[in-house]
Amino acid sequence: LFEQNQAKIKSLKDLDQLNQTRVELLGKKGPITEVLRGMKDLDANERPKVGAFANKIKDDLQASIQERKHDLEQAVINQKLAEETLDVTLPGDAVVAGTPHILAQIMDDIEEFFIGQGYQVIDGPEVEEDHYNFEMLNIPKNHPARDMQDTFYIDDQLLMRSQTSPVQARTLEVHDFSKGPLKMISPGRVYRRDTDDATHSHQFHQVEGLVIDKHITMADLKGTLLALAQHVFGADRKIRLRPSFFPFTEPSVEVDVSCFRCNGAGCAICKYSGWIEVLGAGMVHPNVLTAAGVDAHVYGGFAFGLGPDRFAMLKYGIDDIRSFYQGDQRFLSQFQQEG
Ligand code: FA5
Repeated sequence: LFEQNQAKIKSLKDLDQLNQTRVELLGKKGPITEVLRGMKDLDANERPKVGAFANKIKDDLQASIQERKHDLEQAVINQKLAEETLDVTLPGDAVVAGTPHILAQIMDDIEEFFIGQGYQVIDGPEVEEDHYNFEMLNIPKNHPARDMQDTFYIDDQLLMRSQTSPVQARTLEVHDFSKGPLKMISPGRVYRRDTDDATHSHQFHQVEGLVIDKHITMADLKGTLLALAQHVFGADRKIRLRPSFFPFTEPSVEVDVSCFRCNGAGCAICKYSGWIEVLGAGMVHPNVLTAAGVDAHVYGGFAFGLGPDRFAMLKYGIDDIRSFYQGDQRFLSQFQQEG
């Protein structure tokens, strides 16, 4: 029985068949159990011999089933390992790393410049009160200067801010001058009912700046803006101040940066003049200080509002502002952040 079945056990090819054979040979209805059960009919002196013999066969069969089981399990594991072999020398799939939006990069750069000069960064709401967007900035109701910025109104009190200048008014109201001068910037989104074209978007960005102390002059403003332009665009950039008008500054200027992407006067971004306008600025109007409860006889300073969209266009030679807002990966992925 043993020899006959040992060959069979060795030839079995899978664990199910092996289990079935185990039940057939060693189970309740198997030949060994039958022999052991029949022992009660044997002579008392025969019983130990037959019992020992039957048990030996049982043990041997069990051992060879166990051995086969081990071999079959090992074969399953070996097959799995062979199928799952990993070739570590194959080239990997490149992981495409994301990068901050080009406008976020330029705004970070501008923020870093001002933080390095001791400015604090202050946030303001995008849904703003008419009171802060206009009234506190020396633009009363029905003032013609309201037309300078065509505004999205939510109701007669609330609007989508058309400039970052309301953050000036909010900050002036709460700043404690007994603790020191005020130097702040406020970056963020602004909204205007402008018709979109290559250099105008109905939603764009501004970075507001405000410095108030006892002896601030126009020369401080010019020096600050020149240092900024050279930080962002390179040491050989020039700036040009043109007289302008804003109700909240007096005198007011518009500031142009010299073009460098297009041989002086030769390109559309620079309106064929060799200069591009990037910001508005001026010395803070005494009415703005007074409205915020600051003594305009003692304190004064400068403010500016710059357009990072225009900064990015100039820096990277982008000829259409709408590219920033269309989410086209082919455009955006050109601006991988360094480092
Ligand atoms: C203002 O918004 C003033 N609040 C700036 C200011 C602040 C003046 C503090 C004085 C003191 P202006 O409307 O010119 O000014 O806009 C400022 C800058 O925002 C512009 O120089 C330009 O760079 C950018 N800008 C204006 N309109 C758009 C637009 N539709 N799309 C993209 N950029 C724009």
